[in-house]
Amino acid sequence: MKAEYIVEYTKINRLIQEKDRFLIVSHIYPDGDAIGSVLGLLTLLVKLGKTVSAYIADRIPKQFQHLPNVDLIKTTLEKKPEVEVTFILDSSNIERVGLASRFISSPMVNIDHHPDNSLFADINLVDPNASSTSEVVFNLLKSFPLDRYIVSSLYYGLLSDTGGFMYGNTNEQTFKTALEMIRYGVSPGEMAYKLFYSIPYDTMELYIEIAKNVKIDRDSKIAWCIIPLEIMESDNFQNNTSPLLDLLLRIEEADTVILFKEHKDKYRVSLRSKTRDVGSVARTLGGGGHRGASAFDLLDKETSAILDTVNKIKILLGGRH
Ligand SMILES: [Mn+2]
Repeated sequence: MKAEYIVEYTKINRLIQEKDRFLIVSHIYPDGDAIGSVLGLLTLLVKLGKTVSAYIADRIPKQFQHLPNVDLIKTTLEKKPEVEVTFILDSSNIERVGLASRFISSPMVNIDHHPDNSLFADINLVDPNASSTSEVVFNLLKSFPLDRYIVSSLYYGLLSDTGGFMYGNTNEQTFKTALEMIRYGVSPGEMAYKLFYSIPYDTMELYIEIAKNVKIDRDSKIAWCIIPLEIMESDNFQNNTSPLLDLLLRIEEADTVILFKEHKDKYRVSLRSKTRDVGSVARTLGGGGHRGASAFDLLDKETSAILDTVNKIKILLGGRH
């Protein structure tokens, strides 16, 4: 329980107790925190006997298939479900949820940890000091009968968003929360193995293919690489690219890494940095995110656009050492 959010906790917990039909949505390009926080909340609501729909308007990467109840998350929805409350998780704004925004209605509950969250909902529980939305959800739900399955998903989300307690958003509170989570019977070794070390062979082959083309600018300590459209669209490619970003970050000479993910009409550009503020870089370029992890869209698909963008980022990072 965090005292500063007691008003939000009380309002949200009352909605959970008093209402019966819920919709939970999260952002496109779902990551471990989006999936983990949705599953934690979803599994608790199911346990409480509520009617719950969960909807993410994108492919769910294969690597999340082992999480309990992941098959309950729908990726297409014909019509708007009849609900009394809509939860929007891990999303700075409504646009982030893509097509799911069509099915959102008041009262809306916004639970997040992004510092640039636009506080768009009727109730906003946004804690920028939390490592992950999963951590915020865990603190919110502590008064309910949580169990190992619910908390495993939340632990997975926390582990994912902190890069295994490595990113700059890892602090004392993160470890305290992790300790509380483990007391529910979560297996930290098993979760870490599944999250960081388990890659299907077919996916590994594609990672090697992509990693062949890594470039580095030693002066600015920026490394980058491109995932071409044919790989992005391949069935063997898991559209969660965190393992690739983690691999790039292992380059000793690189402080900041950029991954250009090619889509039909744009590049989705992901940034990670060991010491520099890539959140403000992404915001300048029309995107968003955290200090150490962020993303934006590059709509220019000319071949020169990649190098131009690397140079732009180099200039934006200048003076921020
Ligand atoms: Mn998150």
